[in-house]
Amino acid sequence: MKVKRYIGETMQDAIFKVKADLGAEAIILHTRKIREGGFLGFFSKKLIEVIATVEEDRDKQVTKELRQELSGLRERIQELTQTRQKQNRHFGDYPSQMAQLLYPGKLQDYAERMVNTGVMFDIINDLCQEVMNRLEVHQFHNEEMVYQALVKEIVELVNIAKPFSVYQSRKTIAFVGPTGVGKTTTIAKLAAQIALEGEKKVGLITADTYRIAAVEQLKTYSDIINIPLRVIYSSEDLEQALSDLRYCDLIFIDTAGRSQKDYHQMEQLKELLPKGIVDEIHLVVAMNTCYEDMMESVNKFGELYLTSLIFTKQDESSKRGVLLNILKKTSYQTSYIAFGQDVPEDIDEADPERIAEMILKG
Ligand SMILES: Nc1nc2c(ncn2[C@@H]2O[C@H](COP(=O)(O)OP(=O)(O)O)[C@@H](O)[C@H]2O)c(=O)[nH]1
Ligand SMILES: [Mg+2]
Repeated sequence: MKVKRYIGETMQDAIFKVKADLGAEAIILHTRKIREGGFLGFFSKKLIEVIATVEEDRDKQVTKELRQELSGLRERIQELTQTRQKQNRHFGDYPSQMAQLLYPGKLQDYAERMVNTGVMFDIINDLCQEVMNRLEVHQFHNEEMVYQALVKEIVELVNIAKPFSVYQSRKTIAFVGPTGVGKTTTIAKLAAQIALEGEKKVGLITADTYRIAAVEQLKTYSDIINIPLRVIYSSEDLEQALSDLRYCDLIFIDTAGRSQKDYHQMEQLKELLPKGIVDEIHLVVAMNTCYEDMMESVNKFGELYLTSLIFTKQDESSKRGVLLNILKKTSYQTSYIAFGQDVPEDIDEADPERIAEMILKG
């Protein structure tokens, strides 16, 4: 870079000289007033000094490259700021250290989606780490490959129970759970579907005698489906009813909604269902419940030797990741997922791929 000094009587004069010498592209680096000549500071002339330069071709090239790099950096900073703002929105509920975690490529999008679905952070992290181990770095940007890899991980993580329709031998199955989660409705849906298939004889027993309406609710369904219903009050009654219905391939036993917080209610349920009296006990939980409450139900009702979990009200849940959280943290298997009030259609056998889709697509 050439740097030169010009002196003019006025600023215009100095600039004129700069331009004449270095051309219109000249860059002014510095100007100042100076005095020249005279004696002891007297009679000296006031002048203007201009330091100017011009970019040579090589300098221009370097400047161009630097500018490009700078604008690239500016864009990157903008991108990062936006990502961070997005993360702060999504990870808002999580401790800040968790919000620091970034995943490469499309994994980041799916991690954010899982946060929105309510999947717990450590589960998201495990899933993403597994996928990062499994895929090549260049595949992280391939949406389909990342999606499929995550599906595979989620499928491996959930335990699915066999549906009742494929049971080979006679089974007696009790449904337990908190009040209003959909036990009776779920029994009606399953009984209707299986009875309508015509392969298996279905019988119903209800121990929910606390409210007349509860018995009537199941009676209405049993009349419509045209299957037998027995009403019981005790464990002895249950044995009798099971014996009466021994010609049925599947017997569903409805129980009264029990609060896991009520010790006496839980004890009554344990008395009704001593170990071994039925083949299976399925805990019904509603997906519009938060993780902590659901976990409390699972732990309390777990004292009854649960076989499997049934999730209801998927349609009313805004945080469907709760299902994955519970299955991962408890290692229980799941048998059915219900998603509406309509009997019999609003229920599906639990399917690992569909669960993965629900988790990843929201
Ligand atoms: N939205 C929705 N409502 C459901 C579902 N399952 C049951 N319900 C409703 O939840 C309410 C309580 O159901 P019920 O079977 O009586 O619950 P229970 O007390 O556990 O026997 C009823 O209004 C049902 O129609 C479901 O999957 N989705
Ligand atoms: Mg009920």
